[in-house]
Amino acid sequence: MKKINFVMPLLLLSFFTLADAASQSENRIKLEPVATAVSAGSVTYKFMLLDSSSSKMIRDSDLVVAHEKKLHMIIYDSSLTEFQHIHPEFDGKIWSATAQFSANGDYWVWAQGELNSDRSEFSASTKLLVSGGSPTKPLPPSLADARTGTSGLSRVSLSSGRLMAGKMAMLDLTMSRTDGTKPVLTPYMGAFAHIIATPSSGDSLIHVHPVTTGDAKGMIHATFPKAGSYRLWIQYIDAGTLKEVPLAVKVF
Ligand SMILES: [Cu+2]
Repeated sequence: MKKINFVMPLLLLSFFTLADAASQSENRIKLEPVATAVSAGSVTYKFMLLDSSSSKMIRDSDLVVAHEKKLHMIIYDSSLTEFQHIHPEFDGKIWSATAQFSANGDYWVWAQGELNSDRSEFSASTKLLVSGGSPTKPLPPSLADARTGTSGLSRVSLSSGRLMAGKMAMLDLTMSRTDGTKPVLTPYMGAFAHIIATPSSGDSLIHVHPVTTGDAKGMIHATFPKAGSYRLWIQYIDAGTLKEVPLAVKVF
């Protein structure tokens, strides 16, 4: 009798540990900023990355190069109007990157990388409070559906398929120019384009790369986790210039 009483809880315990493993690994790497509030302007943002499973700090030697860099940092404000994709450097003690913060309020800061040890990818986030800048924009952001957007003469369009929460969506991405000339596309950070998406709450991040389907076209595979409006930023290079086009889609 005693033996059975011991075995049963152990079996249950290991079963639940396995089931939870996937969700826990998403939060394994923590972004620990030196400061959680800054004055508006150009800021050298300093932080550490902590592996909470081993309590070890992540150094540059712990990461593999992915899309030409060891660490990618995505920053946007809560109104989802400002966007930066930068690349922090490790100086032997701390990670840092220079970023611009112009509006008051909370900014989302994400660090994305891939661990050398087990090749797992991570996205770690934190918030940064900015003051002394331009007035806070109304929240939550109103994201009107915009599947076409421009930056200078460069234009990006997404196909019109209906997007369903939790279901893999396939969207065509088409690059063109508003003056009818052909875009001259070259890879940006090892990809035809980078698509970064976040829901209006800003609290999750999708970062995908389209598969080139030829002649200024690509296909995006993405799963939007919940219903609602999402901001998308499309980054790509046309005629040697980095373009950054904000779009918005509704997910049902
Ligand atoms: Cu990317």
